[in-house]
Amino acid sequence: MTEAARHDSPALPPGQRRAPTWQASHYGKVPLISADRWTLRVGGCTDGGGVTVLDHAMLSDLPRVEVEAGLHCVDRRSIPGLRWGGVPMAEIVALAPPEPGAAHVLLAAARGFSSAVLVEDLVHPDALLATHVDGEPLTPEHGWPARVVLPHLYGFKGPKWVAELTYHHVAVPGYWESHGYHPRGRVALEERWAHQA
Ligand SMILES: Nc1nc2c(c(=O)[nH]1)N[C@H]1C(S)=C(S)[C@@H](COP(=O)(O)O)O[C@H]1N2
Ligand SMILES: [Mo]
Repeated sequence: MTEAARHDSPALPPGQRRAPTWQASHYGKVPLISADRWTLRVGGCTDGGGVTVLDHAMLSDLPRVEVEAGLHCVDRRSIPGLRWGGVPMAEIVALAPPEPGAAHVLLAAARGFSSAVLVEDLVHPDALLATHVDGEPLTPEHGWPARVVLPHLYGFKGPKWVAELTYHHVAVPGYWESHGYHPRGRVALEERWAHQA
């Protein structure tokens, strides 16, 4: 989407303002990971107890979709109208499902960073394991080879350089959840802070 078109895009979610540019934001150094070295390990309380390891070749065999959605940081900066491309997270969950009652997930990135989400939010129709944005492969600073994009949740719920998905029966706080941020993080409800939960 062009800059001009972004300015015409619909209203931002409550309490958000448009960021002047899309500046990558994360802590730590940007890991440089080639697609052929990337894997996503799905484990924890899986149905049957096994571990599934996905690689980029397996990803390319799964159905791909594009989802137009903004990126909303809990610090109030929003980048509206991004066109994400990737595999629906629901496909990944279907490939390696949780055991009954394991409703919580910890998503972890290569070299630190993690986020806590619900399985329910991972199988949301807009939730992606994204490899592309605006028709181009993600740049390393924006998460190549793969990042989790959960457009209805604040940005901190979606790790860039995602490496692990672990199912749990109870909520396990990730990085921002253990620093006072909301366990669920729905943008439309302005679930920003832990004390709101
Ligand atoms: N691995 C990793 N993923 C991360 C983060 C991080 O620090 N490390 N920050 C999150 C936060 S708070 C936001 S708002 C978005 C920012 O994505 P961007 O840098 O592509 O704009 O990435 C999320 N994913
Ligand atoms: Mo953020």
